[in-house]
Amino acid sequence: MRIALISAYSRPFAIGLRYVSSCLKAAGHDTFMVFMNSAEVAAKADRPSGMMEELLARLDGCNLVGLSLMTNSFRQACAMTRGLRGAGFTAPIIWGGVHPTLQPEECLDHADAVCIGEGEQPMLDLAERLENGDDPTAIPGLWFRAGGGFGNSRPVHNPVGPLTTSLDDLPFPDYELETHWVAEEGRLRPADAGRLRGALHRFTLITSRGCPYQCAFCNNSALRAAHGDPSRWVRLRSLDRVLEEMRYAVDCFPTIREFHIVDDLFFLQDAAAIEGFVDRYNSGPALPLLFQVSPLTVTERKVQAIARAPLKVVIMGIQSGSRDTLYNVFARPTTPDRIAQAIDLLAKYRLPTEYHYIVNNPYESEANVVETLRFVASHHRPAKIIRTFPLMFFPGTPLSERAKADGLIDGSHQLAYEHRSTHAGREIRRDYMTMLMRIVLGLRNAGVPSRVVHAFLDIALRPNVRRVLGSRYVAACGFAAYWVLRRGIRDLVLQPLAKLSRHFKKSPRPARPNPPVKWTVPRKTVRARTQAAC
Ligand code: B12
Ligand code: SF4
Repeated sequence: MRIALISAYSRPFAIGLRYVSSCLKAAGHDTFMVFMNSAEVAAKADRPSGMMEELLARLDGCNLVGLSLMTNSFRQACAMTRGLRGAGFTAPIIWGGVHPTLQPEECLDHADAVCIGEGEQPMLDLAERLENGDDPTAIPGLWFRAGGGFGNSRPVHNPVGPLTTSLDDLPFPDYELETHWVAEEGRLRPADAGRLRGALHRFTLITSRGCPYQCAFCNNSALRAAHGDPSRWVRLRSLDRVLEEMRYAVDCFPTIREFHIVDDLFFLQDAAAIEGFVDRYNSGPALPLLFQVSPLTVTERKVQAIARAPLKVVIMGIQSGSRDTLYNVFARPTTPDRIAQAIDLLAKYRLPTEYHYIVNNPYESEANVVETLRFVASHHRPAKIIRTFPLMFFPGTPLSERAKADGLIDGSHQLAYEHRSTHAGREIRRDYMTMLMRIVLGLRNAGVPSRVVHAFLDIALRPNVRRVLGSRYVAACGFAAYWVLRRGIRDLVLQPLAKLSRHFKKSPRPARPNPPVKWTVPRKTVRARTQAAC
């Protein structure tokens, strides 16, 4: 069966959709992928353009279209679906990804079907049943709109299907470039390293699915609930299989310069597995690594082991330094002391770190914000990068439900639909406390001693000082000066220095086959469900 898979994300990574694609290919289906290369291109898909004409020509003969989205690409997915229907495209369109999993009703207003949760098995079943002319509407995990092209005259809401248990049995995500296209302004172009916006420079891969914690602001808690089987929610790939994927990737794509392990928490892998991984990684791909950890999973043995690998950056979500906020607002089972220990360990082994804090939290009392400021003053160690994120109420999360019940947000919190990237400067409320947070983080990052920063806070928190500095005019000027200074230092000092050091530094890449190997998804000759790779 011919199936098109479209990524509505603004950046062409879409690991989940790539997994769906390789499972379909492994089962013998003729699948191709289309990646939007920016939010703007996708948002204009309901208007006539050269890109849409070329896409429609390529969709000719397709029996099914799958579209992948998260909340901030919902509007783009709507535009894309409208654009296809407006141009007379009639084959069924199914949506999947984080947003359809958490907001299926909203998505079913636009798509013919939505996939709740993992998509490999439901898509295999759907393709097989459509191909055999069987009724597709009883497939676990799929919801169908009435009259949506699947033969059902009433809406069908099937319960979610079982989770993929053995991640090692899945084929690698699909990077067969000759079956991939990138939608640019005005054109649909063959995918290559240049058009994939860094996806083949910083190669993303995932070593686990699920997270054992249930932080109230995090989509993971909502996804876990949507999957219905919490006992099996966290699954790990073996790091041998991960290494196999890494080696294959560097053999296929000479452009790869670093690996980004995008797991929620890479340190869910146990210490012995990480030690073994580092030994083999250092004699294998040995490219700089980026990954995320939580203070809860940081242990000395893991940090010591990973410190032996080439590291680009280790990202840790701190979120707050207030015990009350951590426990009673974020439902995050960690204490400021535990976080401080994790910071100390990462510093002890000199890991390059990036720390994240959540600001603009309407549930956080000012006393709690001050606690976080004091925590930063006492414990923050210079990080490569520090980021502050405004609290975002993503649909379906426990905190979003609470905020809805409390009347803080309306039914659909529009900011979550607009939120584009980690650089959410536009969304950050410029209040006095947020400004102080940036200053205090900046001071500590620049190595200003803890007691000096505490003394600065003593003054800045005095009511009369606050009245002057916190006035709208001074705060706005303070923020403007901060951004100008930050940009200036970045563009005029840091970037030229980085360029210079790149110029002198030899690439750490080992020699590799020339010409490169071609990425292929192994095809099975038999299409039956039980014999497919998934
Ligand atoms: C990797 C990742 C990224 C990468 C790549 C994103 C991409 N476009 O591919 C980067 C770093 C770029 C990124 C950025 C952002 N991300 Co992000 N990211 C993730 C992360 C950690 C893993 C996603 C992943 O690959 N999962 C593994 C795969 C196997 O699962 P999956 O994607 O869900 O796919 C499965 C199913 O959903 C389904 N499926 C998916 N598509 C389809 C399509 C069809 C047709 C079908 C049938 C099924 C199907 O089948 C797949 C396989 O089983 C998740 C956290 C998480 N645990 O999901 C957050 C997550 C998706 N990101 C999130 C957010 C908010 C963002 C940002 C907006 C904010 C930010 N942090 O800056 C930006 C926006 C980027 C952009 N402009 O597109 C939220 C999304 C919340 C929401 N409600 O939308 C998540 C859930 C994080 C969280 N816990 O809050 N992200
Ligand atoms: S530890 Fe991280 S990924 Fe896990 S629920 Fe909390 S915020 Fe989400």
